[in-house]
Amino acid sequence: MSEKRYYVTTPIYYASGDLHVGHCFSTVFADACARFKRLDGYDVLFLTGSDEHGMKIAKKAAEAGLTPQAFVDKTVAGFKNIWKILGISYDKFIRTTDEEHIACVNKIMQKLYDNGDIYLDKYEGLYCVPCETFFTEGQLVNGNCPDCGRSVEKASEPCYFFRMSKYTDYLKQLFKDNPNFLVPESRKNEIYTNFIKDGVQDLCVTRTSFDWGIKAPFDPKHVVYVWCDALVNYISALGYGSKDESLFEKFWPCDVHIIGRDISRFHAIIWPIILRAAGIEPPKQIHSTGFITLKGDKISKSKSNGFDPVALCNKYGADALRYYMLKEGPIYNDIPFAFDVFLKTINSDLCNDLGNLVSRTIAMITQNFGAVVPQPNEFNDDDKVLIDMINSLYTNCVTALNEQRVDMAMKDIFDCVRYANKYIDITEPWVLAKKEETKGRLATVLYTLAETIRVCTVLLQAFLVEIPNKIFDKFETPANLRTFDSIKAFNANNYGHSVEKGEAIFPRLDIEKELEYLNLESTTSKKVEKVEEKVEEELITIDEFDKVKLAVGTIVNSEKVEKADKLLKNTVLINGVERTIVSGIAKHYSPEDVIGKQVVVVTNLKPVKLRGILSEGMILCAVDGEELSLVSPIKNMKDGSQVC
Ligand code: ME8
Repeated sequence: MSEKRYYVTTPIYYASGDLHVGHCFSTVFADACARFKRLDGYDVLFLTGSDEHGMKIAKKAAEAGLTPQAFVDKTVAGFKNIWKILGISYDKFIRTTDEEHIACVNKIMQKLYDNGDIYLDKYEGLYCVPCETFFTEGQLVNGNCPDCGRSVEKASEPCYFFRMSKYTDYLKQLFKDNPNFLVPESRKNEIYTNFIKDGVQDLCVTRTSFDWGIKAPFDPKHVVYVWCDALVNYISALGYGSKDESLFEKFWPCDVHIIGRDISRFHAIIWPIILRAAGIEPPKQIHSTGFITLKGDKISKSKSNGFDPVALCNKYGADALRYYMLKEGPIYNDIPFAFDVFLKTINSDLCNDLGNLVSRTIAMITQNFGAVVPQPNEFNDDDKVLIDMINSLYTNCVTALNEQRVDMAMKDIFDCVRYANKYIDITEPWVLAKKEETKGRLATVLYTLAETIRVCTVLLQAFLVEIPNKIFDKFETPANLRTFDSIKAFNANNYGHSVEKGEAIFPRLDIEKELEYLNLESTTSKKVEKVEEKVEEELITIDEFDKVKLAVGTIVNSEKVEKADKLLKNTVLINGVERTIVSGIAKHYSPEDVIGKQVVVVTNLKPVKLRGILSEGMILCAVDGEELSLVSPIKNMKDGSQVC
């Protein structure tokens, strides 16, 4: 077995709908780890995929008027498109509907059954007859079915159980012998205390109430529980149990499963026990990240607050999103996706720190040395501070990535970038350029800067997918100087190559304008998604609904907002008081269309500034894909009439 091999996985995402920014986190994070190890000479296998079975998906397919297979094919094409846009360098994409996967699940389930680890019993729970679904007490909403709101009844169905309890001691020992089996520590303690310490429970591993899944090999009336199906992807993708197990032999045990915190229990308990029962080694590590939240809530499909990652990448480029996520690293606690922080981070780190360093260095080399990187002279103490940082940068990044600390590696790289900017202030190359006798010193300073940029850029290839190539192109960096082997120490001999000014590597963003765009896009995508996700929608109580104050108002004036082709600034009369409301409806209505119209307004929304205009409320619209209509009462009502 080759020493330098690395196997990293993401979760396989439910093929029940689109992915949102929260989902992208684990995948971008795993991608950075994979890219880094590849550049560092490892033989890497980076796996991602799709989880395609289960009742939820069957239901969604039926609603869309498609067969489950046609439905998941469509969703998976969407996943692959997002990963392409984000530059995800996966080596293999596994689908749980792949034949190789199904065969592997059958093999494992049969093995467990043959070992006597699976027994027939019955599953007892609360059953919703119309939905044909069992729920636990905690899943009910006001004591009723969370899907259709109807009453549930106690029921039972025959099902097979996996004797997980038998493996409690094994699991305890695994946790004891491998303190880093599940990280972070806080998550490990939580899982250990709540689910392992007092004994692991047996698990119901088959269902008979739906059939969109893998049939249990020992009893085909039963379908294998989605988690037993899904977890096996990590070895089915390696050909475990097939004619060719070479990938399995080479890459198992997995170096790290990167997952979100909500699925830690499945990975840290069910997965190692399945493997043990099948006679397979456990993975080396499970890395459980926190959630990305938006406005205080976990970004999720069911909460309809997902922001479309494709829209973000199309607008700002994949590197903007990748940088923002990776800078946070393996988030252990939840972190907010705050639009203003996102925009400010991009401006300050990519545009100012890195972008300015590159453009200033190139401009000075162009002005003073005919656009050719000059040969350095003797390095002095000022240079040595920066050179020392560069000399330890590669090793620091390797150490950080051994623990998946992409955040620490990014910090080290950007510390060098920031120090290089400071170094320009210290060495004052513009003063050196004035006299012929200091030109030699100027050459050393500019060379040191060019070499610093090169080393940082080589490392950045692990994290960003567009910017490094732009920088290499500007410096005409040959392929052999883009490798990790070329950056293990500061090199004083990379002079003589041309530089080219060209465009800025990252354009400066107008924060106010972009914030307005992001706020508007997120509310629009929220509305669109609400229609698509109505099955999963969370129910709210009447008290929660009462918090939203809705009233009828008349639009008495409306005008286009300058340089914002989506926005109308409306004056709306409610209870004799005029208020200004900016709406993103200009593509559907002209000011003349809306003046005099009665509309429904959310009156107690916190005012926000859009394009410098204070907007006090929201005019409700019906949205259907590209179509949009103002919502109006069907007969004329008194202004201020309550909508309830
Ligand atoms: O759980 N922030 O699939 P999934 C960060 N099919 N991570 C988030 C997130 C957010 N806002 N929302 C979701 C499944 N995630 C299973 C996995 S693996 C054998 C089977 C993460 O599509 C979530 O924590 O519901 C999970 O790790 C991943 O996205 C997939 O979620």
